[in-house]
Amino acid sequence: MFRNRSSSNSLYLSLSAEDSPGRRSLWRWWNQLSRLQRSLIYIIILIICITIIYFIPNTTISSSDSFLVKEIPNNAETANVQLLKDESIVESNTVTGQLQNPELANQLHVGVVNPPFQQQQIDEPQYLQNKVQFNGPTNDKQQAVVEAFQHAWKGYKKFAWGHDHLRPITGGYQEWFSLGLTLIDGLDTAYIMGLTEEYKEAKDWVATKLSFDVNKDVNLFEVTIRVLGALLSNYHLTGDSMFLDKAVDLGERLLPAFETPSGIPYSDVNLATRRAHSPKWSPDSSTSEVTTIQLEFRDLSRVSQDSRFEQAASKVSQHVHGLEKTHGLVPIFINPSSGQFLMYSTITLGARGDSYYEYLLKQWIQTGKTIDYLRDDYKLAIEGIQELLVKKTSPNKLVFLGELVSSGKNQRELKPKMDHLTCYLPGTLALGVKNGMPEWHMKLAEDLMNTCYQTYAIQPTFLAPEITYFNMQSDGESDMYVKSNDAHNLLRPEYLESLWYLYQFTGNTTYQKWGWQIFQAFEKYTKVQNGYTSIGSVKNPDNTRPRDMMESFFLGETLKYCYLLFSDDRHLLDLSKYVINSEAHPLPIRDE
Ligand code: DMJ
Repeated sequence: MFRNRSSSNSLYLSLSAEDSPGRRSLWRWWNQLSRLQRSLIYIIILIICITIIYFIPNTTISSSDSFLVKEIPNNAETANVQLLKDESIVESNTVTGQLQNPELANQLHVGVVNPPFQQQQIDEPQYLQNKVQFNGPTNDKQQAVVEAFQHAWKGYKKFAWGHDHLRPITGGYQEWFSLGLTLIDGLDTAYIMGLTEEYKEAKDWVATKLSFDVNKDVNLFEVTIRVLGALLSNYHLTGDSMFLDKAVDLGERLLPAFETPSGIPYSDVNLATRRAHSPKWSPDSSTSEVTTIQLEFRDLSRVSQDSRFEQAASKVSQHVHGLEKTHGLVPIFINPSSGQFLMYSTITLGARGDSYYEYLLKQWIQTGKTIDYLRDDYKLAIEGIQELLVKKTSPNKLVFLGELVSSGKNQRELKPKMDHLTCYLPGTLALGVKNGMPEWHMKLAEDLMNTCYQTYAIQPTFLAPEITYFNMQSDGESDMYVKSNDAHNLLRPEYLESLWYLYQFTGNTTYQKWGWQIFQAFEKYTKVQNGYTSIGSVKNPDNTRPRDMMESFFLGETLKYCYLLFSDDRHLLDLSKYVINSEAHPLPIRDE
């Protein structure tokens, strides 16, 4: 019997043929061992494991797979990390984490820590070689933006982690699509700011918790620009294939939206059942929505090698290209069954029209300027804007863009009203000029920059309202006015976006100063204990009527553009390599 044997003998005997599991069950054999015998077996197994781990070469090193984290001293004090893409400055003791993308790690040769690092040739696809290195904030203003991001992130993490939007006053959350919107939208901002801790925790959530099996209707456009765009940009920034897998899964679930008689997609799709339909309130889709998904779907096809995504989205652009327009300008509604615009619906550079024009230019740039009709439609549209929408205020002759709204007699008339959304246009115009569009576009851009600035500056909060009306009557006293119902501010990014483009291309530091004034106004009037909140009125600094809502684009766009705008390096995000989607997620430019 085992119990009567000495420990060393019994161990030997227990492994002998006589007592082998072949003659009795392993379990019974194990139970008959004394506690000492079992302990000895445990120790032997442990020693074997340690020996194996020690002698197997270490080939599994990567943190976020393509970016390596190195602690460095930093003038800005709190930003003490540097994201490194350059192997030559990687030190062996700075590399941590687990391999999640072996292929990429191989390409980057980041695995060899001991013996000492040797520089090796990187053999990776061209677009992955273009990765940007971000070193964290380099001045006080950038540092202030990073602190704003961290403040918002902390509140989101505490009260809304994994949910769509933070309610920063009551300490709760709001669910829209149930996709963790704020976390996903803010992810590449954290990366660009060099916030490795925030980045890692959010990336882990995406890897382990994000599921698209949500039995809920989502808006095709919103999910495309916010979620698909973010997944793709994070894939390009880090090379982590987890992001690509998620993007493909999402893309597959969105595709049914395009199954319509005309190919113009429905606005809504259920990600779980994959059934798509028009919005409940109308049979039509919004023109800007169906034409602001192409950058993302094309990029998805490029990286997944699955052409279905680009085909479906490009077909929409081609179809809209073939429709009759008003001097290149489009009505804001289009019908998925007939494929026709809703006759005499509004023409605007604001809500439901805005990003149609943005994506004409950006698609052309994304494809290496190879698709002529996109360039031609864009040029014609800007001429149409100049011809039909550009107006001047009285008394100060501020340039603004009006809207053409139905007058009820199969005609349209001009309404001197501009959404804050329209303030993205100067940035797009400047991007166009940089890419060869006519020089006079820049003059229009600068004029609109000034007017948009005034929409902020004339308010006692120094924050712009959602909608501004303009005075065109010669006897009026003030150039602009705001109706009570339009006086809210949702923490929107459009003007800061344009400031960044204009500063990037001109180097004029006035744009930075304007951006700083606006950032400070956000700090003063929208910062609350657990984040930043939309407000109901920009007109009354004593009663801003906080709305208890922080939209995902505040982290995805607003703070990202602030951070880029205040950078000492004007080209921190290189616009000769990246095109920025409508939600501020960078995607690579590639020739077809
Ligand atoms: C964002 O979701 C995008 O910028 C979109 O194109 C327009 N609206 C919001 C921000 O205001």
